[in-house]
Amino acid sequence: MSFEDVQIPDAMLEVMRTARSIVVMTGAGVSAESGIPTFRDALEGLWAKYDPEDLATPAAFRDDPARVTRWYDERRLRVTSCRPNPGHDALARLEAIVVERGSSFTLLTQNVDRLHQAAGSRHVVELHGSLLEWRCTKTGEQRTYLDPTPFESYPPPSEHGGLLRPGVVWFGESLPAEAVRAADAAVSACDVFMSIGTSSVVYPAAEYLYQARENSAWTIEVNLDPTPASHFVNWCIAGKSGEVLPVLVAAL
Ligand code: BJW
Repeated sequence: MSFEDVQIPDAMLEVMRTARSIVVMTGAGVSAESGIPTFRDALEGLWAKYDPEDLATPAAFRDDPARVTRWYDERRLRVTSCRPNPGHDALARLEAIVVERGSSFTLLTQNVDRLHQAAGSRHVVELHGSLLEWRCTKTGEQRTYLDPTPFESYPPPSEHGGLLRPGVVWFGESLPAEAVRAADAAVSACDVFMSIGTSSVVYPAAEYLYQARENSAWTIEVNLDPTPASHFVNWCIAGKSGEVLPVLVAAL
């Protein structure tokens, strides 16, 4: 698909032009065009070689902290060298347009790469934390690591006698309370909910689209492939977010 092939329904544009509150939920697909692998791509995905249970759980960290922290540090280093793509840029422009006209905009992201913020998005809620934040297992003290050099050893020791772990949310862990509060408030008040580049299989993030629909919001999906949410939304646009979103935002 190319830019010329992207078709945005007029009725959908009209709904977006008049919305008083827009919530966008993003997933790994939005960063794929920046060179960051998604999770569930069978061949190239982040979990292609491993079972997620071996990497993205507190038990995995407990059992093999060296393997888990090395994997996360490799991903952190990759992220520090990646740039936002046209999909991230379009979402930052969408926020500016919506806010300029006096409506509200919230970007809920499951991504841990901070590329939305790098593109200029302002009202971003990180549901699954960030790869760039690491915290001490003993004190909970958290620090940002933007330096593109690897930790000296794995697992990295903290200054306080504990270990450093990535500030992401693993399976079985609760999402950050403040992020959940912000997401609940935004979803309950929105009249348009867009789900972009997520497989919509990880909860509670996947639940927000259904909640929005229950509250009579219009729902939109942008994804390369069908998801469990595709048949449920009002409009489903198949394609890469880096190609669809610039066309969509330009048409508003
Ligand atoms: C493109 C594209 C392009 C490609 N353009 N599109 C209810 C029911 C069942 C289970 C549960 C439930 N509630 C809770 C659970 C358990 C669990 C869960 O959801 N399990 C399911 C897998 C079944 N959830 C949790 O444990 C959550 N915690 C929780 O609920 O706490 C309360 C609790 C505690 C204890 C017991 C019970 C409840 C925490 C979930 C944390 C998820 N963490 C991860 C890892 C983060 C760290 C890391 O980065 O390693 O977050 S998992 C992983 O999946 C990551 C992602 O944020 C998340 C979502 O993935 P995403 O972003 O959708 O990526 P993909 O790869 O799946 O999809 C990419 C999509 O993009 C695809 O659709 C492509 O087609 C598309 N695409 N290129 C557009 N260019």
